[in-house]
Amino acid sequence: MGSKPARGMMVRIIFYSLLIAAMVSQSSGIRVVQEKEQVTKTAVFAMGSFWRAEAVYGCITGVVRTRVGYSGGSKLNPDYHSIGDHAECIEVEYDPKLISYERLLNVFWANHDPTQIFGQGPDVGPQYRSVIFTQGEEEVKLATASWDSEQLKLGKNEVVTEIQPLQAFYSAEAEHQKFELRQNSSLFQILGEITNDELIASTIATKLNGYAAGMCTPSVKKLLDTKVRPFLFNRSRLEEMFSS
Ligand code: MHO
Repeated sequence: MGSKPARGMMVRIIFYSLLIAAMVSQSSGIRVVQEKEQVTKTAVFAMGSFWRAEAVYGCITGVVRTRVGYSGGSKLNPDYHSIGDHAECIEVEYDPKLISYERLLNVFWANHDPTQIFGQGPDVGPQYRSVIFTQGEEEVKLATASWDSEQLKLGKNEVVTEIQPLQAFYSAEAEHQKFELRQNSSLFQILGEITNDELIASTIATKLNGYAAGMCTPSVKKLLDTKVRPFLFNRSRLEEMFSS
């Protein structure tokens, strides 16, 4: 015959097991939610005109948003017309699950001339110098390795790219953010009413900025063509609306 204390114990065991099960399922539920959240990282480069650099990175799959600014110098609060000793920079926010820092470095090397001292093409001056701004030891290691292989590839031509730890990054003025997109009024209008902060934070604007500059690879361009076309070529829809 089960004694009362034994039955009480059973009830307590069942109660606590259910409680623990509920807590575990709840905590694993929280974990699932966290797994779905996008964890992004940032990387900063200087590679000539930041208008162009922003367009180059905007097209890359895995890049979530971009922002242009000034870094690498000592002047406090620089701006475009008073940049001091800073370089024009691009801050790339990316999803490390979709793209690696090494791949971002490849994009960096492939999209400017790292042997040009203090300039890029027609843009002359130290604000256009080539720099990899690192954050942490891992980035230093990867940047140095990629620098070495670039030098090996270029042979006699000396790579002048600097690798330095990122200090302050000063965001550039609004008119320089998503500059290429701003030049293309029909594409820009797709976004409707948008504040400068929203524009900087917008992944769509980031992609459209590269697209507007014609910087995307053929496959990315094709994908964006299909997304953008319904918003641009809507004359037949308009005619339909006017005729009713
Ligand atoms: N050559 C460029 C430089 C732009 S930049 C963001 C231009 O003036 O069109 O420094």
